[in-house]
Amino acid sequence: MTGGGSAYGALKDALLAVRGAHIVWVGPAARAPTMDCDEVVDLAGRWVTPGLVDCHTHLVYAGSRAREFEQRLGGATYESIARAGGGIASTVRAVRAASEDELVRESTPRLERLMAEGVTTVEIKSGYGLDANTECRMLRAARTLAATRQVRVVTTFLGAHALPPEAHGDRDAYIASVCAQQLPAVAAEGLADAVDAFCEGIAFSPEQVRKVFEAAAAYRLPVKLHAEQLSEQGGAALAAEFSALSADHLEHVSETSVAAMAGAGTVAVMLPGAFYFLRDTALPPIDAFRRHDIPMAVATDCNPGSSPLTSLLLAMNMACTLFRMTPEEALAGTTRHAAKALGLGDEIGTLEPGKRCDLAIWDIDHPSELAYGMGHNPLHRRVFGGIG
Ligand code: DI6
Ligand code: FE
Repeated sequence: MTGGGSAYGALKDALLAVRGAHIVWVGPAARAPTMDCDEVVDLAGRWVTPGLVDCHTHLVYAGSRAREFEQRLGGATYESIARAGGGIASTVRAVRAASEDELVRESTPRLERLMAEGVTTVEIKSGYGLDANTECRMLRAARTLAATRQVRVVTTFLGAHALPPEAHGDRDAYIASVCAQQLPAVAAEGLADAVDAFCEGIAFSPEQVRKVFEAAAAYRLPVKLHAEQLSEQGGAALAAEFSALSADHLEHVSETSVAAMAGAGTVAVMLPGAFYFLRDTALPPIDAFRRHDIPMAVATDCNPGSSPLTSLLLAMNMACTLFRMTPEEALAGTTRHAAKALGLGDEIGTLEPGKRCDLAIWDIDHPSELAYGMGHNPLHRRVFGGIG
């Protein structure tokens, strides 16, 4: 998946050498230098890709929103449910009532389902606490999930996700508390690797998000943004102004904002699971991303309201069937470009000397099969930091 060369950057009859947690050599076996190896593993012609990276999830939460799904099928919309005090706010009630242990217990099967498909790095956001204590508890639960498993969890503080009931409609005052109370508490415990916000008519305006981004900058935390998911707000341009790691969703992004993202090196994160589940019809401008040479990532957006999806392979399939991305773009979207969306492009996402030895080993004849299958898991074996 190094890009620029052959399709998928594929190597045939290859050899990959590992020392400790890192790749030290990779290339055609016939050209390998003489190496003194403790162990040699013959993968019998299987394909090896970088371990998959799910760069946008909200997988730590409590409860279910299946009843809301029923309401939507009866005619309610995602936005009308949110405005009536359901939606994100109902998950906030469930998360505030859950202990850290309960959050870990409820979230574990979701993480394990991702891992079972070769995922070795997962981003997890807070955003269902909306007060300092509960936001910290969610992020601690996310870190705890990784502590006992062969997976890396990257955490994101999303205090500016929705307005909690106790804010009584005062969005500016709530944003002030995100910046002056929640973020300092999160940063004091070192619980977040980045800061995100939801820029939307039912959430926060670009001016309010700007305050959050300025506070993040004061803590030297990188930013990313839920931008132009349901309507055009100018969030992607704001993200670019702050050199955001990524702008995510982007169904309604304008060409001018796409150009701004290109200049800033901001990754476009495609979330076809939410598009599918909300039966959205506005397609993200894939051709504009291609023309502007913007790296496109693909993620599950795993969350109880808009994308109860725990299959990154199915997200890849949807990126192809719904958004018309190619299978190769979809795989780059869950490896090299997803790594870049997390600011980890130097550590993971390709198979190159110096990178971590996070691998997914597949029972497939060609990598296009990874995006092709639906409900089919061809993973043979998973390696995390050289172990597995
Ligand atoms: N956009 C989304 O798709 C999720 N959050 C966001 O800002 C939805 C979260 C939810 O409905 O629980
Ligand atoms: Fe999301």
